[in-house]
Amino acid sequence: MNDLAPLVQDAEADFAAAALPAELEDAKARYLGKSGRITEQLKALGALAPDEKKARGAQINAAKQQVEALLNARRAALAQAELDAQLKAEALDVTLPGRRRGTGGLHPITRARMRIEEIFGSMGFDVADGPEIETDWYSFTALNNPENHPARSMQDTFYVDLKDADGGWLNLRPHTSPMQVRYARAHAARHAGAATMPDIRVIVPGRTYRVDSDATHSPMFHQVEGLWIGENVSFKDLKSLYLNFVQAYFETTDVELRFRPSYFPFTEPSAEIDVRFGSGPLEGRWLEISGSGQVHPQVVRNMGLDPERYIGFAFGSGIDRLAMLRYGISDLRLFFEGDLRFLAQFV
Ligand code: 2U9
Repeated sequence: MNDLAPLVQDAEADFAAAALPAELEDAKARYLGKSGRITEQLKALGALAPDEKKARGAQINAAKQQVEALLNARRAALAQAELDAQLKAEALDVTLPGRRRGTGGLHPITRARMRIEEIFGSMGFDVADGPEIETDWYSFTALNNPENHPARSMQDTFYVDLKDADGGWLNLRPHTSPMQVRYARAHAARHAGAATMPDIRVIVPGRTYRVDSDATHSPMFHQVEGLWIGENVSFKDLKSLYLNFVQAYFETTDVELRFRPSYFPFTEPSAEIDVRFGSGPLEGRWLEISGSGQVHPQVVRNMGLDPERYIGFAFGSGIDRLAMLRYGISDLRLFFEGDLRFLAQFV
């Protein structure tokens, strides 16, 4: 013990009173700073006689080391306290439920298309997909559309500013039929020269384009068309196929079909197909859902087949319309607006 003991005690009390690192540094200056109490003691050494200087110097240094040790201990304590407070503030409750990602879902048109593919698939139909930019021959000529048919006009069909190899204008396909011609030609070519050919049974769902836009028409829409060609395929096959399809698609047997005469260049005879439900929200009303017909002999020829030997039927429907009927949607435009309040209902 010496007269420096109270100084060390004061430093300990001062350091303990500092609640923040900045306050601790202020307190440090009062002892170890330029005119701090330890520094003053060291300055006073100069006035002492040489023989006293050594002993006093040792005392002051010991006191200085004690003060420095107290300072470092307090610094460490304050740093630890700060870390503890931060950890507490940032504490993570790992038992809380996580934030889930929003669940995506299939668009109602995609769902309708998949239902249609599954039903026709179960009845032995292949599902084919094809180009959306088509040649003039596949979109029109092969389907028996005369040269001056209004469907070929720019009021009805979107054209691409490019010509195909035959000199015809490329177009955004106005129906999926061109792909059925492609499919049928490939099928016919694969079996050319063989004694028999398995029936062609295919549906082609996909995007189609027409110059048309209002509450019931979108310039881009979705079609599904089907084709069944063989040596002995008749309208009665179409009728039973379609009844099976409608019953499976709408999940009811309480439904009737009606075939109404119509006209398409690619079928002869042609018929619109109407359905009438015996119950439910659409009860009792005839609803037009498809077009159909026996494939025109010229179209059979364009497939690379002999129309004297091969015969069959085709049908076509708007997937958008089938989706509207199935899910009770009244405005076609809802499908293409991307409004999540609408779309989330189908997840
Ligand atoms: C080939 C031969 C014939 C496909 C057919 C329809 C009747 C038809 C429309 C209904 C409403 C399409 O979505 S819609 O605009 N389609 O009415 N489509 S027969 O006939 C073909 C197809 C391919 C080789």
